[in-house]
Amino acid sequence: MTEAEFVVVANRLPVDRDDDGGWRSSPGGLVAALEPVMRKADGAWVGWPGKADLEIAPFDFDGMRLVPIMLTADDVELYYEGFSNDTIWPLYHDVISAPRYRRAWWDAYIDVNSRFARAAADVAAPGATVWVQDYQLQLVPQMLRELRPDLTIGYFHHIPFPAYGLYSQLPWRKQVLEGLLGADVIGFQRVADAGNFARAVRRQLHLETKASGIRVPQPDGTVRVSLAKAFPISIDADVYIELAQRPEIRERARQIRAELGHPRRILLGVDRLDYTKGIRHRLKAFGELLDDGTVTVTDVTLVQVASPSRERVDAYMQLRDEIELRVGRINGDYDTTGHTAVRYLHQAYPREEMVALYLAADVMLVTALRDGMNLVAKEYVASRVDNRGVLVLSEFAGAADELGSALRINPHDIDGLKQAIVQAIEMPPAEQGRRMRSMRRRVREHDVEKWSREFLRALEKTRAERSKW
Ligand code: GDG
Repeated sequence: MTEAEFVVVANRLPVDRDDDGGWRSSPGGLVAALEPVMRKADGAWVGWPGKADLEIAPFDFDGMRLVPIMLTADDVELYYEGFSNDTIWPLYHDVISAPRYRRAWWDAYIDVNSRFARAAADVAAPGATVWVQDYQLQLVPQMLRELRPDLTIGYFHHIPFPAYGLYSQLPWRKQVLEGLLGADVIGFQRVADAGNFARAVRRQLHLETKASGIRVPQPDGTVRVSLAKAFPISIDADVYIELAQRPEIRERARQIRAELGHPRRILLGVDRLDYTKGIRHRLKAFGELLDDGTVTVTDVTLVQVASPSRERVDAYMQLRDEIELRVGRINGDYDTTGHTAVRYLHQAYPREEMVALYLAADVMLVTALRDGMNLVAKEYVASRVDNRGVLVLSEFAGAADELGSALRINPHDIDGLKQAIVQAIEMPPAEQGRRMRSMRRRVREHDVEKWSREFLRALEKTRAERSKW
């Protein structure tokens, strides 16, 4: 096998398996951002194909070399659903749901991380750059450094990094920090996440930090400096702008309004069905606005797309029951034969339909209790080529650091959320335009391509400095 100058290591490969055994690309911002680098550098992508027990040899797809990692059904249960999604995910999202600490899950996490690291070590050319993605693979940077000290290693953390008081619950808190510190650059969504990480490193490992640098002693007595810094991720804004200008998608947006019975205002939520997204808080606020007569069902409809997610994890099954109970109650109380209060869609849609929904929505509700970034907020903004619409945005989503002209809310403050929804519904077009234009400028100028460029530039800089030591 030829070796790659640039390697991405992520839990998932950027492709999905067809029912007939073929592959189709799973479009995402990350793939779009990395595609040019992958092509130029003869890149490889190491990841899991998404189904248990699939043993597949490396293959080329769309100009990329894909290196599949086989996970058994046990690996999926212990490493993925267990440690990744039932320990790290809830702990790093401020224990909104109680994290479960199971030693067998941790053992599987080490085992699977070491297989990813080995596969990356096998495919990387001498002196190559490797970019590890996200919380499922926090041990890979250090494992990879031990196998291949010649590599330049980056890591990007897509979810929040919690405050020290919470992080210190993790029984394996030292090992996880040591795993991450194997990277030359450790990227976070927000400045606050990078700060939380640096604090954990100082308190747990007693290492010295200065500005964004962390001094990491090496076995040979030298010191390596790892950089822990914010690189806020973004979207491929041009794709959303182009879709939002297509006549058939604009027509579809009008059709959606008609299908909903032409309400005066449409509110929209789009989330994976996840307890971090604050869907219950959103429904509570909307339900109360109907209860107290501030809005009526003929006037305002809430469309909630809740795409299916992690359906075998207990906390997600419970959440689905709670949300569906609440939607059923609101609709039972307020629907008429011609109008619905909440149009709840537990389905996944093509991107074209998402953009039509964004265009149809007067108000976008992003009420996350904790969220690394929240790309939906940026997609809504990019899609509003007409400079209309209002974004209601939780201060607990990373996007709040950049989208200062959104209506900022604390989703725990239900009265405050209700007021913001009313303000959004009544906002005059001129004010919508002013706010939307400034947010659109930010999203267009800081797209996902810029994000990857800045991260890789920082990584290159550490390589240059390393050669000076
Ligand atoms: C993690 C972090 C961080 C959703 N339903 C459908 C659909 N989606 C798309 C959205 C958006 C993406 O999924 C969700 O991205 P988010 O950023 O909102 O949230 P997470 O999935 O939790 O992502 C997050 C992100 O990583 C990137 O670093 O921002 O904080 O939690 O693109 O549009 N897309 C389609 N149909 C659906 O039904 N096509």
